[in-house]
Amino acid sequence: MKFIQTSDWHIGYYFSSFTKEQNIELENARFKTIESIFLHAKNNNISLIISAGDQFENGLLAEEYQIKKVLEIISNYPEIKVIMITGNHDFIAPGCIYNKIDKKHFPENLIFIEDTQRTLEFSDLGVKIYASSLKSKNGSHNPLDWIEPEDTDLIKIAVGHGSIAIEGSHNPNDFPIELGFAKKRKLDYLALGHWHSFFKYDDHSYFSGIPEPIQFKNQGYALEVEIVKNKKPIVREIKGISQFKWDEENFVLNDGNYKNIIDKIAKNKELKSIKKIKFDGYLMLKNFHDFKKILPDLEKNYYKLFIENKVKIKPDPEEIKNILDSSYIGSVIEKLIELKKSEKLPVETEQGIDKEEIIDKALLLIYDYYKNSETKNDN
Ligand SMILES: [Mn+2]
Repeated sequence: MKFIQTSDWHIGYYFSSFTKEQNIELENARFKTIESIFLHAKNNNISLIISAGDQFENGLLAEEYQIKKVLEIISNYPEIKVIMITGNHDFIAPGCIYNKIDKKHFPENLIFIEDTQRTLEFSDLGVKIYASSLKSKNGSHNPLDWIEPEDTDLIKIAVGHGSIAIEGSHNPNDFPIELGFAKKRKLDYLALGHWHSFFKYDDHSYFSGIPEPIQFKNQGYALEVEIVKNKKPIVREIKGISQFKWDEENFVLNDGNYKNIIDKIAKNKELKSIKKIKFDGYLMLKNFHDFKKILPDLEKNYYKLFIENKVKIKPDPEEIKNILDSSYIGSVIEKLIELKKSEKLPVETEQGIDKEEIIDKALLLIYDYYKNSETKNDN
């Protein structure tokens, strides 16, 4: 049998570094991704989707139109059964989003789990499903601990929201699931939600991750899972459903490579990318100046560009003095460069202030000022 595993849609997530309009677009993208998961199921004759919690970013603050959209998508695919549990972001509570709509308006093909322990059998699919919804934000217990290691001819699938208790990479308050759990409870498959990137713990235990990222480093997918009893499940990432790409790149610039690198970036047009570029390295004052001037131009190539610029001016008194030869300010610059090289500053500064950054800024200001007055004189 085949099913799709998904989780962590985080509908309602607010992107504080983006505009209001972009937030609307990003939310619409999220719904489009969810719809694409259903479309993939339909096109591939997959009749079961399991959603492992955190469908909403905040179950207490989510809005009615948001759950209505989810229910509408589900009802558009009546031939697909949907099993949905809640996570720690949208846990079951009196005022939570799932209780704002009368359950009789939930589509018939949605099996929404309200309990912490629920067992379902589908003889047509040959599966037995053990599902557990969360009822709180935090917990130090394993939400699936109630599952018995029973023997059955049915394919045993557990659905939960929590962390696998891997030493050093889980929070003990995040519903830890003991190591080797699937094997101990004779599960054919353990479908987990909570971690935002795809993670395979063993042949039978997977996190699908978030299908539409909310952060850099989210590398999630919806998963197509194929299981034959007593065999290793075959798990495939479903490609091409996420709407926006979140992508990070790092460059170390020097006077020889910076032009090529910038040209290449300037030619990139990725309007559905949210990009973070980190620049590091050293440039001569003149090149640093050119480089800084181009940076704002790059923004239009992306849906949103975050630049982390750690490039510093290479102290080269000769170059600077050539530009500013005629001026007494040349000696000021020499002094600044000396300061940059020295360990100590002649004045007290507050902690956390980057000395080099301040000196670079001062050098650039002086350079800009003289560059401008030079052009004025030329005219
Ligand atoms: Mn979670």
